[in-house]
Amino acid sequence: MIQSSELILNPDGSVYHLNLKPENIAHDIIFVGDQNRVEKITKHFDAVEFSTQKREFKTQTGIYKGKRMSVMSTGIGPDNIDIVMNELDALVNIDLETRKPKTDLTTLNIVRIGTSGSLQADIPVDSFVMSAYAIGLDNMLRSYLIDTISEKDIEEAFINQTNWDLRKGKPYVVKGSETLANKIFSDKMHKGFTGTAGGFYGPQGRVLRLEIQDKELNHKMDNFNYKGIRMTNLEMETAAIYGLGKLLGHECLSLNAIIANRATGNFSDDPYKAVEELIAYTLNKLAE
Ligand code: R1P
Repeated sequence: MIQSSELILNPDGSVYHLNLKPENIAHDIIFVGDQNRVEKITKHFDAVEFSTQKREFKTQTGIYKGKRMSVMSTGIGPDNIDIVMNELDALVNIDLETRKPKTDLTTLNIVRIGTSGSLQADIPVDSFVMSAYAIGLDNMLRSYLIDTISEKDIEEAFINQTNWDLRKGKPYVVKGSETLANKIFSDKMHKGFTGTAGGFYGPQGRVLRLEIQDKELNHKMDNFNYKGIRMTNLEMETAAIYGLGKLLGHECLSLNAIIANRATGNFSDDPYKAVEELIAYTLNKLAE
């Protein structure tokens, strides 16, 4: 039995941060970072049956073209993903009454619709990237046993090619869901290798007033190449979603609208339009 200090439930029986009960979520779930993006998706739904919000975690569940889906905001960063993935998994794979893991496990389909900065001049602003792989430059996932799910060859190549300082922690590489990629990928998007950083400024090589540990990091990431796999973009959630998804047995795929190009210094004239287009594209693919 899992103690109440370890799996915290609210007085109404919902999970602590997400404020959700098992019946509130669909098994097809869209993640967004920004809570204001949730309704930009559910405005396309035929009906919304459930809404809740606690802190940055807003969830709406409804029907799109006959398919039940939930849309949830994760807020920013891998630390939030630890909360979201563990609590979502508890909703389907732990009996919240007996507080025991179930033996018959449920697989969730999780698709992130995010925003991101491109590392390559030929992946311009307003284009889309589907992350075939992601590399976590944060350390969150290293609290779990990840040897069976991480792609060690790519990790080693990245550490060597970027001369990564291991005092910052050891990067981890995880693959996205091929099942979801087969359903969603088309020539409207780039297939990518996404870097997930544990911060927005220094951890992504941005310099405002503070000197950073490796000034050449972004340049080294642009040039990274492992058997034709090059790094495409930087954001703050994908590797954490892929890692916890793999460990917990869920299918996860991350799609990003490129709103900044770090190689050329450009920022999208209309980032909301790119996100709207990615939303419409993804909803239609999921409903097919
Ligand atoms: C930073 O501005 C945030 O934007 C990106 C990053 O991953 C980070 O969460 O994604 P979202 O727009 O999905 O939040």
